[in-house]
Amino acid sequence: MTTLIKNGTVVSATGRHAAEVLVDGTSIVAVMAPGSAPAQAAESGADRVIDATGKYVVPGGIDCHTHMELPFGGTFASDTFEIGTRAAAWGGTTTIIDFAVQKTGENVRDCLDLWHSKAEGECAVDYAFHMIMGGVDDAALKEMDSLVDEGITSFKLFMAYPGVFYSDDGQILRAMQKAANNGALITMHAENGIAIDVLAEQAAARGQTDPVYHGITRPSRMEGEATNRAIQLALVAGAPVYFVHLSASEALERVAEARDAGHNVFAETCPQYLYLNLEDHLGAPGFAGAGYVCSPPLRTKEHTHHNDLWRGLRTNDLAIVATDHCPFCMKDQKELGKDDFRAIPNGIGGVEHRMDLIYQGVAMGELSLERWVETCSTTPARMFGLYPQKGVIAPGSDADIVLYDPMAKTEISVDTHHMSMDYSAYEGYTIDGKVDTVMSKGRVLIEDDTYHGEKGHGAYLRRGLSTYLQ
Ligand code: DUC
Ligand code: ZN
Ligand code: ZN
Repeated sequence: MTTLIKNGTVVSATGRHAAEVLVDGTSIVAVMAPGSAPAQAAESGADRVIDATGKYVVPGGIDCHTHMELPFGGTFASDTFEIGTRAAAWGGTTTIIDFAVQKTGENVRDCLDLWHSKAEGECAVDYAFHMIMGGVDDAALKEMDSLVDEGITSFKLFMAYPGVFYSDDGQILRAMQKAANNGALITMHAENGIAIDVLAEQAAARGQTDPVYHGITRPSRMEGEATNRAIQLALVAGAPVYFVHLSASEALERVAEARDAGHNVFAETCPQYLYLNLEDHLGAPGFAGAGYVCSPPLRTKEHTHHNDLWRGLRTNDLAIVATDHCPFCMKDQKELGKDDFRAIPNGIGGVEHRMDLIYQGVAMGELSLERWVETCSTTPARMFGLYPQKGVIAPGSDADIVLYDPMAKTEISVDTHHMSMDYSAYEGYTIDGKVDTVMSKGRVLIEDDTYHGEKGHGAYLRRGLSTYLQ
């Protein structure tokens, strides 16, 4: 089956140009000058011609930070791989990198096998895994080498959540030394969890149990401190480090300093830190703030009004936008913490709206069109060893292609989203731009506001080593 995409503007990380894209089977086979191919399917020789007049033709989005079915606080993130990857497709994301989970005391191999069994045959789009290491010991360190050989080339460590996922500085150093040796990338949740747990306990003892105290007891300084500590450990180990879900200006400053000094230090941020804040959202009346409990927490308006994170995205101190998609319903899930914010499962669902919310940055003048593609697709592919199979519209790459309509609007609401959540963190937003058509490996998944995909279309991706490091 061949498909010709005509009359669109192809956008890459380095520029935009009018071009025709020919897809054969699952791959892109040619990117041609406009007018190279006849307009009609029969004459062009293509089985199908898609008219992309007025649309941007961009590589499918790559969300390198999702948590389908994550066990957390006695419950599980509400999106299965089937539902979550379908929602991703709706939003123009054609690859996810999910986090397989080893908690403290569990066996890495068993945990990875479990994650494969959750995802296999279920996904609408391609998927890969990072491995969360919640218990860095000799066995886990040894396992890191075999996981790299199996295409799991990045590992997440936590400086937060003592007793569940937490690694101490010695464990972090040892994992980083291993990464320096085998080429893996350590991704870091940088918050000082030991201090945070003290603050949270003290707040609860004072009767401060509302959702907003989740944010108040996780000060941005504790992200800045942990970010600095992780950078120093990485420099000692001679390993690169990548900060997930960077939320605080203090953390961004530490990353920027390290990058200015030429170090392999990288970071991502997430839409929730660009658009939502502690006072209005986490501090919403009643229990509504529970829907905005995630870690790191939403930051105060003082942080968000400086637009530091948008600036970081422009300067590449923030290289990637991912979602940390970790949805929980209010009913029966967020409600677990009705009387104590510490029992609210941490996470916000967002896999469906990342491309739109960051395109809104283009519409607002915060990012260039090219930078949108780079932060949402090309750099994730390069950072995590998927390039050039993913992340670019070029001959030989997978035909993961999004036609994006800059003139249409996207309305975000619980009534229309496809995630398994009984609320939306962005309820009522109407933003510029809309995902029009989504193709994954040559197959159209979204067209005319209809889903044409199926579970099992998405396959497991063995990743290579990062090609982003200096
Ligand atoms: N942060 C969240 O909000 N949820 C899951 C794990 C994490 O680090
Ligand atoms: Zn995290
Ligand atoms: Zn996460």
